[in-house]
Amino acid sequence: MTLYQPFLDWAVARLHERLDLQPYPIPAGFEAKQAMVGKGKHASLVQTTSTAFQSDKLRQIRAAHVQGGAALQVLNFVIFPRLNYDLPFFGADLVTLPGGHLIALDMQPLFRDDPEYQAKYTAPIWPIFERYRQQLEWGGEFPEDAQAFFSPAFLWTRPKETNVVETQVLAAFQDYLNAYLDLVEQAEPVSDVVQLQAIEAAQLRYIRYRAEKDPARGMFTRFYGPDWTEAYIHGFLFDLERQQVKS
Ligand code: DBV
Repeated sequence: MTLYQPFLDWAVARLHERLDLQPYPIPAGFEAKQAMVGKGKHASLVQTTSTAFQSDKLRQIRAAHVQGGAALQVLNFVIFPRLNYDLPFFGADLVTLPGGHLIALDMQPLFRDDPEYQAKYTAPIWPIFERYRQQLEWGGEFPEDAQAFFSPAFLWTRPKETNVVETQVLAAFQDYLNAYLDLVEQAEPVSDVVQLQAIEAAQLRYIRYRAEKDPARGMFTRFYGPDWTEAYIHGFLFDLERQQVKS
C-alpha cells in the first residue's frame, strides 16, 4: 500500500456514505498513464491514475494519484462545487518527493476578503486548524500570488517523518473533509443573478490560476511529455472552461 492510498480510499468511502455520488466522465487516456523513468538499474515505473465523481451540489470531485516508488508519491484531491453554490473548494495537495513531504490542505474560498463569507466558511474549520497547527509546523514560504486563494485556515506543513503523514496528516485530512461535507449538506442554491456572476468569476479566477501555475506541470512533462500534460491539466484537472464551452 502506497503512502496516499489510504487517504484516497477513505475519501471515496466517506463520499459514498454522505452523498448521492455519480461518476464523472474521465476523458480517454487520462484514467491511467504510465512511463518508465530513469535508466538502467535506476529505471522505475511512474503511474498516474485519475478518479472522479459528481453530485447534485458538486460539479467535479477529482483525484490525481501519482505513484512512483517511496520517494515519489502525490495525491492531489480537489472538489469543485457547482456554479449555483457559493461553497469553497476543497483542496488537498499531498506531495512526497526525494526532498521530503509537502502537505497543503484547505477549503479555498471564493471570496477571500469578505468577512461574511469567512464567518460562514472559515469559522467552522477554525478549531480543527488550531488543533493541527500545534502538531504540524508551518511549512514556510509559498508562492506570493497563491496566497489570495487560501483561507486563513490553510494547513501548510513539511513533515520530516513519514509516520507523521500516516497519522496526523491523515487525521487532519479526514477532519477537513468531514467538515467540508457538513458545509455541503447545509448549502442552499443561489439564485440571485449578481451573486451567480460573482461565483462564476471567482471559480474561473481560481481554475485559471491553478491550471497556469500547476506545480506538477514540470514533473508531468518529464514523465509523459508536454502534449499529454497540457491535455490532462485543461481537460481533466482544471476543466471548467472546457466544460463551459461544451454546454
Ligand atoms: N499540485 C497540483 C496538482 C498536482 C500537484 C494538480 C497532480 O495542483 C502536485 C499533481 N504540488 C504538486 C507537486 C509539487 C507541489 C507543490 C508535484 C512540488 C513541485 C516541486 O517542488 O517541484 C499547493 N503545492 C506545491 C506547492 C504549493 C502547493 C504551495 C509549493 C510550490 C512552490 O513552492 O512553488 N495547492 C497548491 C497550490 C495551490 C493549491 C499552489 C494554489 C491555489 O491549491
